[in-house]
Amino acid sequence: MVPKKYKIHRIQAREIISSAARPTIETTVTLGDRRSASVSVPFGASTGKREATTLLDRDKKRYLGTGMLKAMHHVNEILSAELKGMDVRKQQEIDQHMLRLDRTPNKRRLGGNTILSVSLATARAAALALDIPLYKYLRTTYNVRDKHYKLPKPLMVMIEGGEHADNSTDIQEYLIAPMHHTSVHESVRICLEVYAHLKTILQKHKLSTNVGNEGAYAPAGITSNTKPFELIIEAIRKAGYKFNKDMRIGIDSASSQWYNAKKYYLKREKKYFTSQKLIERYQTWVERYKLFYIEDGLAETDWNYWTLLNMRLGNKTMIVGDDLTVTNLELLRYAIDVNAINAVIIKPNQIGTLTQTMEAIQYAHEHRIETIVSHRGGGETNDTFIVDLACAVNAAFLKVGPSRGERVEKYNRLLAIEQEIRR
Ligand code: 2PG
Ligand code: MG
Repeated sequence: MVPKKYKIHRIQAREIISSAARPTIETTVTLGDRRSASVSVPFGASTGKREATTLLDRDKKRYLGTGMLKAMHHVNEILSAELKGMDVRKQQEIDQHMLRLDRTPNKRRLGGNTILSVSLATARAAALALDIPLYKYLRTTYNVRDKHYKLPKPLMVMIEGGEHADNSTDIQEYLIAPMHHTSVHESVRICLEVYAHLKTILQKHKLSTNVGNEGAYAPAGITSNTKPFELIIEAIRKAGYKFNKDMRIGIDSASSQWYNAKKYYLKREKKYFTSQKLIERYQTWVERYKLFYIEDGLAETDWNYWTLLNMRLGNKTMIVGDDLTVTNLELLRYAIDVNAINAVIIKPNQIGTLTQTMEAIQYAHEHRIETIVSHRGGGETNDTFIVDLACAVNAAFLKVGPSRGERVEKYNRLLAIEQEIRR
């Protein structure tokens, strides 16, 4: 007999609006004693081809086809009935059950967004029933071995372009991270001080300070992909920090977006690059701008050259898979086998269940691959589940944009966790 307080009574979904002014799904798990917990899930703008499906209505008359009525229906009419009566603490079983119901590799039938919202809401409801913080619940449920909490460093987007902003850089993100990480509040503070100085520096250079999807500056009309490095370095110095001593710079190229017929095209430079030439370009940037982090430097299908990139730069720089690995254990395994990466992005919505996300993280850590838990650039919500996840597993970084409500909510959760842990 499952005690009432742990028994799933009902699961219900709602269509809510994401930061992209487009619907997404929010799911609530109600337990036998009528306590309940909700989770909403995000979606990407530059998505990997092998991500779990985001199920959309495709009814052009509602929200141009992006509605969530089908996803809602699957939660309310299928998953609620299937999971009713189960023990909310049996996360792995619940996830397994949903995978069996869906029966497709990319969760096409029920939707990755649908399944993930139920999966995460289940975990949040279990933590509530047990009366412990979510990050602690995740740590115990998945037997994370670390004894102590090592909170993630902020990896903050400063300038964005690519699919995240029109007419900005070809490189999707220019990021900063603090070198020394004595505390979250100090690290967040210095990143935001750089962000504030960057605004005046952009203005000085007559560049716009509008922001893109992730709340980073998206200087429309910028004509160079290297200019952001110089602007950010200037901002680091202006803020009173030492470039490459206190703060470092990284990029997310999201290069699958500008790769076609075995060629990379940088529009700002009107130049095509072979994989080899692009690697050389990164080498120059690593030397000149001391990049410590290159995410999706090559396209998700360009496997052979990933190994070369990692061989050339992996001892100096984090070579990070995102679209390449899509939080998928099989792809991650392959990437590690062929020595393509030394770090990996983790986004629960790329794979679609909490258990599979945890499997990917644990496999990465067992193989000394660093993990970066990340927000999405398409549509985000105020949900902060990923922050608890990053803390639970001692992820190296939490990648989130610097401004806009749905982003700062995540830093605020991280600050709250820090306070709680230190108490
Ligand atoms: C990325 C993300 C988040 P998107 O590529 O890392 O910054 O963007 O969600 O659009 O894939
Ligand atoms: Mg990325």
